[in-house]
Amino acid sequence: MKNKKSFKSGFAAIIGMPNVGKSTLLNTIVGQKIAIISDKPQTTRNKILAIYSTDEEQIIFTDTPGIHKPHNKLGEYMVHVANESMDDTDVLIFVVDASKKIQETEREIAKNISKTGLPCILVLNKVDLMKKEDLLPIIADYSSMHDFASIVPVSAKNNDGVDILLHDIEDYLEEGPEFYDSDMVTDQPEKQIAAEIIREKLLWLLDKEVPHGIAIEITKMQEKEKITNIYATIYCEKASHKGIIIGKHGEMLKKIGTMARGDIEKMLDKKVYLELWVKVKSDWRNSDFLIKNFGFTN
Ligand code: GDP
Ligand code: MG
Ligand code: K
Repeated sequence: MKNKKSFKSGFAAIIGMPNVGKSTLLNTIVGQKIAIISDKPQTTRNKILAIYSTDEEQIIFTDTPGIHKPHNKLGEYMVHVANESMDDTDVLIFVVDASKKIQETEREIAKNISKTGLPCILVLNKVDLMKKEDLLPIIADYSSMHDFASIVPVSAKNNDGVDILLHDIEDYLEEGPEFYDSDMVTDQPEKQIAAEIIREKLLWLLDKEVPHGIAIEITKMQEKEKITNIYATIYCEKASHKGIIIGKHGEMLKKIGTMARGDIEKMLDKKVYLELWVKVKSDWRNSDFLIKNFGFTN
């Protein structure tokens, strides 16, 4: 962990209704790289969506679960969110689709932001779909609902105005630590952690019988609504190792799968179907493709 005096960091909580472009915006900011958070806390209240890291600063973008849903008592909910979910939040980022009519839920959110006591930057996204002059009435409308820290028109898709947004967020960062090692920021965090978990179970259950000559490739990861299907291949170097990994009547492989699945479910906070295959590939250590896939080159 760096602790340079000049280093600044902070938490930015993203709010906004579905389809306004929150994910696109985060992808644009962090360049498709999101954070590996392997030891996920019990609660998902501060779910980390993305981490933007440079040599001088780190912005941790968090999710505010449920805020986008229509809410009867939104005002109360915002207070609740401020108290419970946003202990660490330095700034709110409220993202809206400026090319569309302002939604009732968005009005409600805007009117209730002051209850959180947090500064809030309003992001008017998708400006590429509209004329500049049409922005002014929207800015006026939102300004009448809440005194926003700033209002930033952007096109997340075209990476337009995003630098201004980052600059505005910087005002709310504080001198502080790098909360997450920038090495933890990857483009395939879930795949890599899943592979790590499977490897860990293998090493643990097989002890020294199949020493180090194994590698895991996640061949497919399908996110369904209620379940994530994961297909993984365990590569080993010898046919005899394959036998040990599979075990009598497949019992060892079953055990590995059950234990790994449990941990992956905790990590993803979702039901998991895990299918494991074992293959002998004696020269996998020399294979660029596999090594890249296994994340050894991170
Ligand atoms: P989320 O539900 O808020 O995370 O929204 P997404 O990031 O998934 O985006 C929803 C849709 O809006 C996708 O089809 C995006 O490609 C599109 N979108 C996001 N940002 C922009 C933008 O700046 N301009 C345009 N034209 N489309 C965008
Ligand atoms: Mg999204
Ligand atoms: K937070």
